[in-house]
Amino acid sequence: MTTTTKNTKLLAWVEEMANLCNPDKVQWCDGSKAEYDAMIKIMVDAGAAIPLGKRPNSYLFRSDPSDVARVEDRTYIATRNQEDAGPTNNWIDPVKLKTIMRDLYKGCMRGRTLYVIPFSMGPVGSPISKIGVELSDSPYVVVNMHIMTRVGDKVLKALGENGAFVPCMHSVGAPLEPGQKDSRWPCAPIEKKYIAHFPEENLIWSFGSGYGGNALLGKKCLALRIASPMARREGWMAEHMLILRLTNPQGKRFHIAAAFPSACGKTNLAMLQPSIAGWKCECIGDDIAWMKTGADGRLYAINPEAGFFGVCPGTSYKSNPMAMESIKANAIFTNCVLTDDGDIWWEDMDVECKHGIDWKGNEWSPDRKDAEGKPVKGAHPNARFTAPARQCPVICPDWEDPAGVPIDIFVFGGRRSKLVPLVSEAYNWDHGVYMGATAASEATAAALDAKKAIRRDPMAMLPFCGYHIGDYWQHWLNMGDKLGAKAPKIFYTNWFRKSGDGKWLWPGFGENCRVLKWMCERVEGKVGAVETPVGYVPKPGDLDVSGLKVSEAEMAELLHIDVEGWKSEVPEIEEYLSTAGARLPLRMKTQLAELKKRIGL
Ligand code: OXD
Ligand code: MN
Repeated sequence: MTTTTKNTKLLAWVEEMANLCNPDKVQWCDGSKAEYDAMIKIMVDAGAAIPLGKRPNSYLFRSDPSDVARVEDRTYIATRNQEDAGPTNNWIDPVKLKTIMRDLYKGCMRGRTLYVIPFSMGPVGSPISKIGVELSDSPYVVVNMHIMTRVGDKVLKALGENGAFVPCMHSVGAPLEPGQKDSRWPCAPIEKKYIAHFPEENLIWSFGSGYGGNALLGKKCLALRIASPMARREGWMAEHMLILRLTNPQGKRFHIAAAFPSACGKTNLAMLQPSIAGWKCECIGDDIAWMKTGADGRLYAINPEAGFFGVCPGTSYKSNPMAMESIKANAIFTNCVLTDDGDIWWEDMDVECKHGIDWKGNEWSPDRKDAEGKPVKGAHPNARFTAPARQCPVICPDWEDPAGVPIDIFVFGGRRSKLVPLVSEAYNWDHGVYMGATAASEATAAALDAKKAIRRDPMAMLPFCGYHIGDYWQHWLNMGDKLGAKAPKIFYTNWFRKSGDGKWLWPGFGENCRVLKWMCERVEGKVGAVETPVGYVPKPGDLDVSGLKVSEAEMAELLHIDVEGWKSEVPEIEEYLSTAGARLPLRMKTQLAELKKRIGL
């Protein structure tokens, strides 16, 4: 299919990349259902997609065992000055990186089709949205982009003849020789994978991987790594945050944006079902928030995505019924178990699977052990579902409002079995920025850092901030100055505190709305708080625990401030903040000094 676009920059770029990559043909994607179906058919015929008898219009894919997750070690921020990428990013000189990658791209699409995927991050035409165009040789990418973004002719129309777009170049890096049979999941070996960002040119080049954030370039690459420096330049915010609307029994609405590192229940919170009477929760987004100040001086957020790309293992009717409802049809599954009756299954799905085919394509049953006698997982721990956001039963009716929703509350958090209280409220904006910057989580399988038990993950942006982290913190401080009294209130939560005998103190899941309720009532000035060295915590009785089996003593433990524990944390926080070097904002140093004073150091 050819195109009607007259955007000369786009036409020239497609021609340049096609000449370099040498595909058999170029196909412009129109975003239609017919196109989606045709792509799926190509993959079913090739044996790459398995139709699921139990879920209408849904398919299972199995990736290459070497290509199962984002590759942070192979992800680069290529700025002219290394210093501008900062201490949290891998860096290569952009000229050198382009030379390396141009060599890799040379002829890399032989035997394949180059798909041109025009997409919009955010509702087409919203003043907060951005247009990208992904060139990819992967039909799996095309169908996932159809779900995760808005694709096609409507985007080209919005782009017009002279509109700006973010060029997103992608190849799986596996050219086909004449007559060569394609593999089920083509990709390149790890040492040839590059997920490269050129923030000074708003440009993305990805090579060698077909999986998730490495290949669906609208998500982590554009919406966070390219958008974050763009947002700083333009005075807005691109954050790794879910967005939800909470409505109280009086009908008053509160909009909450929350950032958590992986394995902290972000998607579950985004689709929360409140356990308390009269409160309603609706999902606007589960991963990314783009926020701009509106004419009234408040901060307005949109979800730039159109779908969910969620982790399967652990998702169940108990942990996240709304996600389970969202994936009943029209969904893509990657690296799950295929059950004997034509459905998918994963660990902690809360249903039984006695036998199936595992994510590697082998016969599987729950008692299977490897050569060392260890149980073999049926689904990969990073197995994913891709599903349209509109299929979520609690999607907010305004989730595609081009104006966005006004944010009242920011929440940061992490997984800590000790020390950090269930909830605390920042004294002020700067203190909240400090809370976000020092957010930390215990290492889990999803974010394994063998050297450290605690991984600092500033605003959950550690792998996603596309510029110097010290400048990023300064940008947060600047946004606070701009928003003034209209700035959202900032809170910090820890759903994962344990008692001395190792039991979870807080029930979590739907009960987390009780904590959100307290935040809303703080915004309204309806409830009080106790001032502690680490922020305001709820006054006994102000956090609604009616009907919950949490004793007063447990509540006290959940909110207890362990001053000695905080003292012992300070040297590590100091060392961590010092990695920002000369770009550590003075106001962050002040926050640390004030914390030290409050805990008597
Ligand atoms: C994600 C992540 O996939 O944060 O959303 O890793
Ligand atoms: Mn994420």
